[in-house]
Amino acid sequence: IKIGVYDSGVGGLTVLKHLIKKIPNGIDFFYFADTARVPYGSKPPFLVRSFITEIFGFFRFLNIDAIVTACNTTDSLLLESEKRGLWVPFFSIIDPVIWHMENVVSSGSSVAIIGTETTVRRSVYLRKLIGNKNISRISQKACPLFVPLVEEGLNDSELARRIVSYYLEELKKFSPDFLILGCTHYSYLKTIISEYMGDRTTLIDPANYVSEQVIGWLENIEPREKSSVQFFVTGSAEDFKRKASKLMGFDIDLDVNHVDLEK
Ligand code: DGN
Repeated sequence: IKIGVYDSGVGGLTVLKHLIKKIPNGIDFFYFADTARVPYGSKPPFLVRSFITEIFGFFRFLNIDAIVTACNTTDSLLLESEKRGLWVPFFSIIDPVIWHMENVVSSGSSVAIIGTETTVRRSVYLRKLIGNKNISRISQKACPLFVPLVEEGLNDSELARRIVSYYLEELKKFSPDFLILGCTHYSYLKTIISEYMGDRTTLIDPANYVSEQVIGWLENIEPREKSSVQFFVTGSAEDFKRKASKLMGFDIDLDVNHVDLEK
């Protein structure tokens, strides 16, 4: 079984890490990172849509059996009909969070969502959560500098602390019970965000929930040999190898290949 996981950069590695941990056998994972064109969140939707088409075309060429999106921005842009119309199952990163929230919110709960500009503008989280009667207050905020910060490896820096407080000042006053990290890059800022927001706010990391959906789909498949991972990037393979090894805490030599989608 071949599973394609994609993001604009290193953010989706948080999703991949969960997948590998929970499904250690029988899967060939293909992680695609569009590192030459990251960030996606502040680019015009028509352009990002053309990137998605190219990524899916590449996955088709690789003959994969399912697509897991590790990118909230593209998940927000794609219509339900487009996801259903693909040649293989598509796993959304947003939907499992909505289902999880149904189990954790109680009457009068407040929820905030942070994400890229596109994710916040599309408001998919917001629109889906608003139907939940238990949620009495809801807010969202775009944090466009978080992605470049993480791509630069500045996850645990004084600069990151300052940028977190710059973007989250209003949300801290809002003091939500739950804060959804609606961009996979933000997982790497979890400690800083949590310190800033305080104990009252529980952080929700979408990377935790999408893997359960994939496991459900795989239920009938017999585990074989150990799962494998191959990486494909549009930017520098060396650069990605260095960043990914550090972020994933892996000591092994990662199989990273450069690919030129525009050709
Ligand atoms: N990590 C992606 C997301 O979850 O939205 C997008 C990051 C970006 O390219 N802006």
